[in-house]
Amino acid sequence: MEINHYSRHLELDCVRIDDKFWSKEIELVRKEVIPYQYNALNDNIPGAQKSYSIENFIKAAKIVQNIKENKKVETYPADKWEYTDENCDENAFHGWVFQDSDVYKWIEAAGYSLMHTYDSALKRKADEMIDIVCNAQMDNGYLDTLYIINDRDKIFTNLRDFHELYCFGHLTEGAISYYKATGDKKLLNAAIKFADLICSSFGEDKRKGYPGHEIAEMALVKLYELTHSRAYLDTAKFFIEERGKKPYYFDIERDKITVEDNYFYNQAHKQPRHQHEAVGHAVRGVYLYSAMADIARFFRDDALYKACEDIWNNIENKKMYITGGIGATVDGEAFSFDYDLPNDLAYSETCASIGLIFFARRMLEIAPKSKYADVMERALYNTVLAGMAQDGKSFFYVNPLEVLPEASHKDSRKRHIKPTRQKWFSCACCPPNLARLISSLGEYCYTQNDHTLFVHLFAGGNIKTDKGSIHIRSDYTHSGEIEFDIKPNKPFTFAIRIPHWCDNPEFSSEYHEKDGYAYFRVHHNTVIQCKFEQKIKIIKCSNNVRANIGKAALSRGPFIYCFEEADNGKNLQMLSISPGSQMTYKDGFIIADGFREKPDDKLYTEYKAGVKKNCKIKLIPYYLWGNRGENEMSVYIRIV
Ligand code: FUB
Ligand code: ZN
Repeated sequence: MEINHYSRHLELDCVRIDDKFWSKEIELVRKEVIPYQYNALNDNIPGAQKSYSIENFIKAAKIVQNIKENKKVETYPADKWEYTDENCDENAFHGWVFQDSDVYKWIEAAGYSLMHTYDSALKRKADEMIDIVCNAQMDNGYLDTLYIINDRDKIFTNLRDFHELYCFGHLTEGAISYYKATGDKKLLNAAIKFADLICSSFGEDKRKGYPGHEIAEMALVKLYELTHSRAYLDTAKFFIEERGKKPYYFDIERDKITVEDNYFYNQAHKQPRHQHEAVGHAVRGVYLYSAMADIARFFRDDALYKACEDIWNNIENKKMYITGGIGATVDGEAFSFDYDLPNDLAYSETCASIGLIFFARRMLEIAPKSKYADVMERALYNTVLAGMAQDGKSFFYVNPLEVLPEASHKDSRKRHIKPTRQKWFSCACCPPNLARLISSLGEYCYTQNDHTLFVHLFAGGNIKTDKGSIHIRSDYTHSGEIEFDIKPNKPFTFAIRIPHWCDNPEFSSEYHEKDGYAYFRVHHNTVIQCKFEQKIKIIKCSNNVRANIGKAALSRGPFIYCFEEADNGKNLQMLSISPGSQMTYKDGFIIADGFREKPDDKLYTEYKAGVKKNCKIKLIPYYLWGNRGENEMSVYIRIV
């Protein structure tokens, strides 16, 4: 497969979002989510699960200091995933093995947010946080509080489970964001020092390991792009090439050979270039696939790209919820088998959809095909946004498509399905991931190569590139009308994605269409108007998905809708619509003419059609569900 037309995303300093829909979300992250998460990391939210993150860095800094002063330093076991007051010494590391990453993600989000809106109080807090982190770094560059606090001798001895390389990845992404936002190199230098230690520890003729939870690969590529230091790109490539080779490194490090078909969970069952299906832990998966796409682009590696394409198609066509959720099963937080997409048992972790967006953008950078951006939009406007409450103070980790609160409380198989958002989590990967994605949204809207600038997502605002400047007025989520006011520095090609859900796109200028994009040639100051008609659509799911037979979902524009008990009463399973149901849209809601069945008195009776009454059914965008207390919710509705 030929890879051509490489493009790169626009950096945040070229994009200013000023949009009716998105500015509200970005401001919510800046004003509520980031300060709230700062308190959570510092264990200052009454009634919320403890984080211990900052506490761990402070403990680690003391140890680093004691080592410098040749003072006696205790060791504690580094042998579990989660360290609690009950199972470890009070001076030992606390929380999950990857607890440090929450701090790094917070710093990353703070950096993006500062790029958008300068805020001296936020900068002060971030600087303090960075001092706390940097004080914990060992002289050789190592920085992971679990091992620094508990047992320095065990560093890099359990790559499969213990997340040092994962924390390094988040440290690096946080440091790059903060450096770009402020020019301050303190955290970046710490990340570089750790990166140098990693590059000198891993590789041919060195330790032949690779991360159990991927992300270091993506981060090393970013660090290479910033510093042009080749060792970072080569180590990222090494991690990708080495993964899945036999004998498995994960066996070597624990000195035992496991059964042949193991390591699907870590996507380490075979070398990435020979992988063609999305398997295992979903977040790990999409982080790996993103890095594979990075390496395929840098090294013009057709075989690796083919693997990315196959994996992409497998996700898009067989393993993705209509909401852009992925990783259907709680068992290993993982991709399930093809077409296994249960609504009421869905896992669909917020982080997994965020990772799918990372993967999508990297695939767009290789080949501008609208299918990638369509999925990016689906995940973003539905699952990702659903991850955060309207007040920015509570979050979903799991994103089900059907909820019955009684089942969540009484059925242990559904314990992961929370009917309301949580204030915080002991495993709090999703909220700060959400904050960093929303505050860096500008990096996902556009890509460009030498001759073409592509628009993938439609947020209003301004962009400036070497090609010229563009002012974008967007009413995308409401009327579907967008206007691009283009002032070119030189003639260039401008390409606008045609959303998959729009049957008759309208553009004010001549264009030609390719791979789902409308292409325009821009020579001089030009205004291009477009309209993507927002029809309410009844969406059928493939009958390969057993859960959705006889049901349909409603969408309008980029939003998937759902219906809740708060608007429609209990027993949502008794509601239905027909293919010809009258539907109206008003103020963000859909009102559908539907039916309500009368509850049956007996458990079993000879079949006859149920007695039903006409009724109005109110639907809201999925991302808004669960903002009015515990209640039933469903995306799919019976269609009769
Ligand atoms: O392992 C680190 C993070 O915790 C993963 O990305 C999430 O799925 C959660 O397991
Ligand atoms: Zn998560």
